Amino acid sequence: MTAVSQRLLSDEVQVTWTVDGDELSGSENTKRIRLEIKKKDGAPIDQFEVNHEKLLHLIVISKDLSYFNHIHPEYKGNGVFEIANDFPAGGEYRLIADFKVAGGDSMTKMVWVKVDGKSAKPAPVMMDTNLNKIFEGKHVKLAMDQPAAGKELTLKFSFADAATGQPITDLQPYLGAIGHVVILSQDGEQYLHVHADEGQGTGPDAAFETSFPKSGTYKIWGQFQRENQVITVSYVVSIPSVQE
Ligand SMILES: [Cu+2]
Repeated sequence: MTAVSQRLLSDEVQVTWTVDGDELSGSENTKRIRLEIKKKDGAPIDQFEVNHEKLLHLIVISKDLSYFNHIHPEYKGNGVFEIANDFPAGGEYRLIADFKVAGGDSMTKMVWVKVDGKSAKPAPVMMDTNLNKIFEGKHVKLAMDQPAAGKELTLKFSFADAATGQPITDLQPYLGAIGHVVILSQDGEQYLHVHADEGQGTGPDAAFETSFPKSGTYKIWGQFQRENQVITVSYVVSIPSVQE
């Protein structure tokens, strides 16, 4: 007889999220984010697999999409992860965790949290009409095929020095890939998994594959590394329901 291995599915796993004051730091907006990961039936989960060099990736995005952070909480054992985060203001935030339970699927769990403290005035989400933008002295151009909801798309980022126009060819791997891309819909409901194409070099181009499930406005954040510094780039795009 062969034992049938029970693969743990995402909907059998639940996360209890806590965001509270961090007494150790003096800053009012520094909060402790705590995730407790368990099976839905209450059974503990204690084994996680390293994925992109970390056990768990946590994305923090403000409701107006203006604030983005990608952090790696510390594993405390018994399915508990913790990290302090310095929020820019009080208000609503989307927290998104990506992790892989040992012997289970890769999963994404999301929650809205209300962070105590004085809220900031929401910044309008502005569509980028030009996808060639400057970030930290670099021209970073985002090119994508004619977008449409449900269509498989390649997102290609191209890097050039803003001062000289020279292509940048010394990107470093970041968390085991040429870069990492995160996409969230304006309403915060659609979080897209994006995969870097395998075997890419060190620039000037970095390609990723994704598909937007519905038409609408999305913000795309890309993170890359050069000279041991992480560069975060972002674009707001509109995805039509059918190819225009
Ligand atoms: Cu990460």
